[in-house]
Amino acid sequence: MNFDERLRQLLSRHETLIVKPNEVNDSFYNGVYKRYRNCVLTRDHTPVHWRYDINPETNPRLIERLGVNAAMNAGAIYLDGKFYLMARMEGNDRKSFFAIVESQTGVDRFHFWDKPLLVPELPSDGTNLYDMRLVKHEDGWIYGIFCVESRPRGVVESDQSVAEAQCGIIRSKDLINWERLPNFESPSPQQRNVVLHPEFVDGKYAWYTRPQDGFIDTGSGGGIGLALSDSANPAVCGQEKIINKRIYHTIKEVKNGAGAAPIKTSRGWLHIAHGVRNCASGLRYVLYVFVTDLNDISRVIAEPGGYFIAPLGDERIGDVSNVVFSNGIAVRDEEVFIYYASCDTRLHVATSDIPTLLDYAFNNPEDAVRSGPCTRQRIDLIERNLSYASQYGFNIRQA
Ligand code: M1P
Repeated sequence: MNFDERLRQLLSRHETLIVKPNEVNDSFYNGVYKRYRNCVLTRDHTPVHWRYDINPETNPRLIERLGVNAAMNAGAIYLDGKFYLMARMEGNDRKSFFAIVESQTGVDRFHFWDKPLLVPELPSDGTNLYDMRLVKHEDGWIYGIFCVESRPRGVVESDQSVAEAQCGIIRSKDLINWERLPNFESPSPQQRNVVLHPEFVDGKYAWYTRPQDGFIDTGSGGGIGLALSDSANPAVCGQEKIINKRIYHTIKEVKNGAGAAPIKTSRGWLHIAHGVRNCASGLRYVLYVFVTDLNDISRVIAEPGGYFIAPLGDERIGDVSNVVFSNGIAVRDEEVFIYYASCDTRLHVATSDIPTLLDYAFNNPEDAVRSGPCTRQRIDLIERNLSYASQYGFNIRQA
């Protein structure tokens, strides 16, 4: 195949992928959300001209010059009839960059804006920027909250893995022009998974935080925190109150973190967060749900036990296996589009609606903490079902 033929093939394969319709994967059912057959974004969705030099003079072998390794953890927003994601694209060089994609449907045919977003730099900026949360705040701005990772000063040369996470902030009115604000400041030495609450609380900006002592280990950081700041520019917050703790022998034993900004519902603020446990095959990341009080956003009023979304089938394998992670949710009327990445590799969507998510949040049982009470929950369910089945003539197989 000559240069032109190969290039045409790359372009046409890419086009076929980008316009491919998605459909519900009906081999999965749990009554709460739908999964889809195809990913909404993978590295192969990256435009060809973002990866290849397509000029035969400078690239006669049509070599991929700037490969893309992954398309994952995306911030999301539904605005004026369209779904926008700000995806974390990871180059083969391991540096992440942000790309905006848009779709009419929210589940397929996401197409890339012209170029990646060049985040305005601070004088001494991080090595890696990732995991954007897009939040439309009642102050009129759309905020982008992301992680800024750097190598701390003074670390010995022989250790090239020590890192520090802080929270960066940009804001825009149109998703096109972005203003960089000073990094978020909190009493915690490091921060990741910071999310802005969409409304003022007592006239202040409210931030979900994740205080952590180290880059990976949260250490004394007990879970998802809440802190207030007088301004977003600069955002300097006071004491963080832990509102959703890590708990022994649960899906959030090692750490947890806020996902997208919570969704306001008639019964409370609905959060979809991530929880992490450790096991012989490493850290396992899943998503879970909790709801906080409309009048006191630090008070959790519902939290079903266990996970909401866990990696399933092929989702379990990737660069960082056994991980699902979400930092983007889009809401269109009552419909909820949950964008979740698997294994820091590719991006999926799950869809649900607010009444169903509230039913799940308030009516699925809480974690009963110990095996005995958890077994009791299940026996109660079985007994109620046997009684219902015999009353209404459903044949349930029993030993
Ligand atoms: O690799 C899994 C996830 O790890 C981090 O999440 P956390 O801060 O809770 O450990 C993030 O870096 C995230 O990007 C990544 O998906």
